Amino acid sequence: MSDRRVADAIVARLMAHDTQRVFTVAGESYLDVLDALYTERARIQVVTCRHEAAAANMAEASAKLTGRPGICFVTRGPGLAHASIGVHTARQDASPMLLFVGEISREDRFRHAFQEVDLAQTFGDLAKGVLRIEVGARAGEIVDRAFQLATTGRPGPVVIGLPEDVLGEPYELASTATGAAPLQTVAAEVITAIAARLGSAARPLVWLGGSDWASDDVAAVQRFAEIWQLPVVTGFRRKDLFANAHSSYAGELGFGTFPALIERVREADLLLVLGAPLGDVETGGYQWLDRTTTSARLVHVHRDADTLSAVYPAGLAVAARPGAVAAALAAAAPPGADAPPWLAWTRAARADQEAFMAPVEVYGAVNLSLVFHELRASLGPQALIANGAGNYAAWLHRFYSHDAYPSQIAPGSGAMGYAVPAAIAAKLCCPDREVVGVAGDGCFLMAVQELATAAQLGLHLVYLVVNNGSYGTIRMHQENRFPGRRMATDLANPDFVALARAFGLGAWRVAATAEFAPALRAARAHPGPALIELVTSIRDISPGKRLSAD
Ligand SMILES: Cc1ncc(C[n+]2csc(CCOP(=O)(O)OP(=O)(O)O)c2C)c(N)n1
Ligand SMILES: [Mg+2]
Repeated sequence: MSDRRVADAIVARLMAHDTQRVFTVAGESYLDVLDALYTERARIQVVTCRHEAAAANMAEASAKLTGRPGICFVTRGPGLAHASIGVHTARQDASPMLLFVGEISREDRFRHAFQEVDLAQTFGDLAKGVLRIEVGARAGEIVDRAFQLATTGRPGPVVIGLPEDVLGEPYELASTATGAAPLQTVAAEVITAIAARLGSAARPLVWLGGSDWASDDVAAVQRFAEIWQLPVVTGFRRKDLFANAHSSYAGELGFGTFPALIERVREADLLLVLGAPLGDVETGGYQWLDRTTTSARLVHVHRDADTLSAVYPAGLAVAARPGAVAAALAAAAPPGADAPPWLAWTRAARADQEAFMAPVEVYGAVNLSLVFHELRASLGPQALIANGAGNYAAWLHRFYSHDAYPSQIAPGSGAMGYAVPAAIAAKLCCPDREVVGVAGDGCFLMAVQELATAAQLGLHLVYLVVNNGSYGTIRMHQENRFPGRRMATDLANPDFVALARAFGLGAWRVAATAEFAPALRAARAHPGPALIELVTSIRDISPGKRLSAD
């Protein structure tokens, strides 16, 4: 069947690229696309959101889970301005994503027309690329190009402008074929060279990160680490790249990394970095590595050649899929029969990490270290955990053990307001997995309207809201730099339980640690979305620090 309009061609191309669902806030600028989606409603799910920030976050989160571009449709001006936070996260986290924006008609351009925005200027820095369907006949080509740009090299967000007047033009669909994914092979000499460097190391460290991972790759890394008995660390908010309970797991590099691990990064004589971009947060603000000395000890593997040696010169830089390299290394022979020379180093790293995950004492009645241990024990390894930004997440990341991939959906960009939409995307992408979204009181209220989306879709998921009555993270920084002079961080909150119930959720309040397990049981048994408010003390400002006053 040939398509009728450009809008139909766009939707046909989405289907050719195996798109299961799109996230939207409707706009009059792209009515033809909505109409084309109506035609295909049995094949593409259209998720109606309440805010474009959430729609874009959902698209980004679904990319994190599926490895395929998340798709979002928004209107021009206000719609794209709202959606920009999801584009930012996709750029920072190297998540493939397509943001389609309904635009003004071509004939009105440069008149400062109603809601007119120049996409290329606006998204020049935020997006990986900005395209526009300027000529209707090229709609299919432009959508294909957007998919290609979003998924190759360092993946990222691509914005596609859809001038309103082009969408209704007639379109003859020529082909439904898509290009093959680029073939990427790892030469045997490269594996030999990496193995040789590993073989002559005394204190090697495997460092995982980035977005370029499938389940098979994660399994290959685990095999490799087991055979070589290496310590493995994961980058910021990528804890699920390696089973946290495994005897090789040595911790997360990011905010709140414990000092012994930072020391270990400094002392390692071989850093085998697989997929991590060696960005700001995972290098401690570029402090944990010294760029003048990395070349002697850095082996950097990343699919995108541009990323290699970008900040830290690598002695061996390999442009390849990290999972393919790990699989090949798992098949290569480690030095020594069963005990490599670094075995004591690996065991010491593991012992430090185990000590770090042990519960801590708190001031308040709800101990988040015990809550997140309980959460993991109750859910088992397969649950999907989403969170946003805030100190509550430091508790989650430290005390929740990720032992399956994927199981963590979190913004490396540090965006608040992520957990609520990301949990919705997770449940839609993986309906058979349990999903828990964890948010602080501040973070949660940036996306609270999406409880309506969860309720409308009847999703079975649980939200945990950590209520400390504060933008706690910023309060912590204030107490460090300007003690006793807190400003703009106290929060007067609504009744979260009543609020959740108003949206149609089941809701429970937990004011003491022992109340959490029964509340979690009740929330998980609830047929629709549910919420648990955890009332914590602001004095328990972070897992490692107590404030002396409220
Ligand atoms: C969208 C956005 N706005 C502002 C910030 C700066 N910021 C980082 S954490 C934080 C406070 C988070 O508060 P809450 O969710 O209550 O978590 P808490 O730190 O109290 O545990 C703020 C304002 C941010 N990271 N993202
Ligand atoms: Mg808070």
